[in-house]
Amino acid sequence: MNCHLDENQVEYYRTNGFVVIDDFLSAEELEHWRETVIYAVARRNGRKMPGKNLKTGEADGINEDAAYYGKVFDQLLNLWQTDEGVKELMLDDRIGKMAADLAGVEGIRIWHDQALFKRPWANPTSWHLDTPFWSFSDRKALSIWVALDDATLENGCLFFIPGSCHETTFENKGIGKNMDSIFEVYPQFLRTNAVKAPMKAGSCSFHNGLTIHGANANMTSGFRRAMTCAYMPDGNTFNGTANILPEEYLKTLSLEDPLNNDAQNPLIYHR
Ligand SMILES: O=C(O)CCC(=O)C(=O)O
Ligand SMILES: [Fe+2]
Repeated sequence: MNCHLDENQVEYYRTNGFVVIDDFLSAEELEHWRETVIYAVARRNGRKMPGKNLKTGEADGINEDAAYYGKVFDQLLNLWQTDEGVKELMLDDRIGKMAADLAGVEGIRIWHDQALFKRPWANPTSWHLDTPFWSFSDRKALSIWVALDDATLENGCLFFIPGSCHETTFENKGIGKNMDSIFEVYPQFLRTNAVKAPMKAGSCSFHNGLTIHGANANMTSGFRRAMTCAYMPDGNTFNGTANILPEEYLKTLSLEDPLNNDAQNPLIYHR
């Protein structure tokens, strides 16, 4: 695993709110990630996340049009909680250190992992922010996105609005049918050139959860599969948003309680 970050990469991330790391996984590691994730996804039988009876493509109360959203990607969350192989991949402290170094924080917890598989002919992923969906509010929260297939302009690679994380707030738009809704909230970026992030399988990107980002439709007959993980800097507190927290745990939480439950949000790295 190419887990070394040089100063230029950290600087690039801090300036632009994302960074692409080529050849993150070796060929053998990629094969292992692919097999592990595909197996874990298959075992879910479409069930989106542990603790909720929701299937991919069903309304989740966040994205308005379930039928449309279900064709953006198959989204399976917290595979680390239901599959030992994925758990081993996701709890890797080398990745935790990369996330902590980029964010410039002391410790990193998993918020949630998610497999995001664009099927052949999938809808685009409209421009959006991530962090406003989550149950804590931290301008440094971020995600890794690992390409399990080559992600190309044709099959739905990611795009970023560079530097947007420095100006966005926690106002968001869902991943809906209109690509451009987020620009109603942040019109200052209407004329910004997006940066494309095609990646070879095994490469990855990190992006700040407040960087405006999206992805193309899949214009091909093949899959565009990615494994991702969202990270919460250690020390965050509950902001009242349920997001993916299980009912049982939510019942125990009051506003501003620390989110430090290792069974839900494991600390994968601390300095
Ligand atoms: O894979 C995609 O199409 C979108 C990914 C994304 O929005 C994310 O990882 O935050
Ligand atoms: Fe996102």
